[in-house]
Amino acid sequence: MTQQSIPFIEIQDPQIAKAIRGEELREAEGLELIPSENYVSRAVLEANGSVFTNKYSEGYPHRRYYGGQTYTDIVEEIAIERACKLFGCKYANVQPLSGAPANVATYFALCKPGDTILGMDLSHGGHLTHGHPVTHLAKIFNFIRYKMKSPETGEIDYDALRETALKEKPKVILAGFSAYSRELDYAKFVAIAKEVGAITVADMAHIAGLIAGKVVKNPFDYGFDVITTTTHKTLRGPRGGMILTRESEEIAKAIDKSIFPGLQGGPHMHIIAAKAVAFGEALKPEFQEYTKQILKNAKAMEKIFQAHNIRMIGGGTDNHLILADVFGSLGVTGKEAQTVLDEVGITLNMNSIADDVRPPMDPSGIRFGTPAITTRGFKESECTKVAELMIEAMKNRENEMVKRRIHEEIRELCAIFPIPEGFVKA
Ligand code: DSN
Repeated sequence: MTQQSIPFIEIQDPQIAKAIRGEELREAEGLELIPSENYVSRAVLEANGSVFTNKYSEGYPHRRYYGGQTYTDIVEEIAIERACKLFGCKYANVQPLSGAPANVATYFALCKPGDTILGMDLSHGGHLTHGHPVTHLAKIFNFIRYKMKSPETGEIDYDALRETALKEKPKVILAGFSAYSRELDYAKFVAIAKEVGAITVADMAHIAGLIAGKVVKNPFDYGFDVITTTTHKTLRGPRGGMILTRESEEIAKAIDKSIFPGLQGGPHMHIIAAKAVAFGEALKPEFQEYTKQILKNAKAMEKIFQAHNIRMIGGGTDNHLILADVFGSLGVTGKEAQTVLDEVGITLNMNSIADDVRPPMDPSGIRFGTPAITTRGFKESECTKVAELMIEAMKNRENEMVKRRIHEEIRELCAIFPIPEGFVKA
């Protein structure tokens, strides 16, 4: 990607200009394997940096509390229409500032304080906002967590989930994750929810792009009521959130009220404009090809980790990410692995694994994924190479010469596959 044009920042604020240039270089010369990150197109970046950042627009299209909404209404309506088309649903709220507010607003729309919500345990792949005790949410709602039956297969313990649901009578059953690599059995979630009269919510933040690209299952096809998501990650849009409702007008209205005025003030219209542009990109056939390649690339990396007998939680991957037990397999802690890989130009994150014996700040695992390197144009052969280099670097973490050589190989790969500026034909 060529440098972003920032002439005014360069003159007015050299410190910030320098940091922007530094980040550009970091992104260009290193490999991004954090599975929740990606590179947006120039078109998305332009919308994100547009004059819509100036505008307040509390309310919804044609029902705002401030004047001057001719153009905000246009972008918000386009974003909503494209989101509904992408995910096959009737309603979309595109105002959530990110995934966490999307989840918070959804709980408040569907539950009263004290109500029970079943969500996936953090160490088994769930997210903080699925009710981890450190969150404010955990003081308001009664979160009960379910787990995998076996970290070796990744299968959720649906029998235990059903038993808990029958006993606890949750208002909401939440499916979704931020560190889980297998497909969920959405039909089972829906069947259990029906038995106990719960509403089904899927937090699809990580795999929204894969759903839009139709390469993994869409929870709406199995009867889920609501999907919450971020709009970046695999969806390759701006940092932001969104709540989708399959067909219930009652639920959609409650969610709208919960986002505004319940939780948020003025929506960030520049980000909504960028969401609309990204959704437009995701509706193109090229995006489906991109998402197919994300999965193929993850499988190629899985094969190498398997060949080196490195334990993967869930036994492998059905999506864009892999969670590997590097401490159990190589004797390298997650933090050590993250540090050594950083040194050779690969960014990923240390991650707790199911029932981790190590602390969260230096856990047993690493989490990595293929959305960003696939955007760069990597195919299976490059991903195979990257996986091999990762393992070599972790095994040789004390060997400066080996690390220097690996870093050089990573730089070469980055030079051959620069970050593209756009992904769709005009
Ligand atoms: N922080 C995001 C992730 O990396 O998965 C989730 O919120």
